[in-house]
Amino acid sequence: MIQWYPGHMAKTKREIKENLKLIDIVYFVLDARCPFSSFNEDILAVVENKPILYLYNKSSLSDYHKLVKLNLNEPYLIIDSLKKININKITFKTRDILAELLKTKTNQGYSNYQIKALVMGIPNVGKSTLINTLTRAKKASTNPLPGHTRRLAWIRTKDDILLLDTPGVLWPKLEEKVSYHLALSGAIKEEIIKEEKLAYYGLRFIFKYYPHFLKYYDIEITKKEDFFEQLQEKRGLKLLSEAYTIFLRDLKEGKLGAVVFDRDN
Ligand SMILES: Nc1nc2c(ncn2[C@@H]2O[C@H](COP(=O)(O)OP(=O)(O)OP(=O)(O)O)[C@@H](O)[C@H]2O)c(=O)[nH]1
Ligand SMILES: [Mg+2]
Repeated sequence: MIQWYPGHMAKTKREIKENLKLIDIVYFVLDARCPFSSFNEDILAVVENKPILYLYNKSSLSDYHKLVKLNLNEPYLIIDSLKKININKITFKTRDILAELLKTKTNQGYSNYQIKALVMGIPNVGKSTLINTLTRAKKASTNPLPGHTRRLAWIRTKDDILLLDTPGVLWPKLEEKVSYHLALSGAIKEEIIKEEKLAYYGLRFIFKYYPHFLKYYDIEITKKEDFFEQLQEKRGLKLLSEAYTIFLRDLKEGKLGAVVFDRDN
């Protein structure tokens, strides 16, 4: 079990709760490589009974065939905010989910009711990138490091949906496997788990589920245990730790291939 709780996450939860009365729908952004690890039921308490649309983001990095076989939270869309995959389905799906509310609003005379959506999820899943893609402008600040967005911000889209960007929220206790999967996909800072441990976990995982990925390195692998030494030699690296860093970076950036870390559970 990993204990981790930056103070600003408690603040975010509190601020989300304060804004909740304005919200019509929650866009729960998840990582399509770890659809379960990037989700936690406790977080549902924060958004009470608001309708939720689950957005499995970064699908270009995810093993699609594996992903769609998993028991995903409904209703959902599989999207990629950078590659702009399925982004235009979000508005349609939102109007679908909120059909009842929109009908009521129309009957009350609000013909152009502005839907207000809260965008939430764990750090680094692409909440701000999604907002920028939806608004077709760089209105929300993004960064490859988790914990980038620090405060709530309202942002208007072209489709007349008002979005509330929020900082990433993570639960205080993480199961070991969950923490590995989140670290491998970049949601938690690697410093939290020792790089060597994470690299070996990642290597064992790849050997088991995606052994063909290792062809990328063009190394004749004799023994799994020797992979990092072989990579070090092949690349002429001074330190073995540089081989860990390279492997973890390539895996995270999808250079080795599209992957789903979470298996059936
Ligand atoms: N391949 C891929 N990368 C993405 C996608 N969405 C975001 N990213 C990348 O993931 C990193 C984090 O994106 P952000 O949009 O800043 O993530 P965030 O959820 O707002 O992160 P915090 O504000 O730190 O909670 C950036 O390097 C993005 O370019 C996606 O759909 N596909
Ligand atoms: Mg952000």
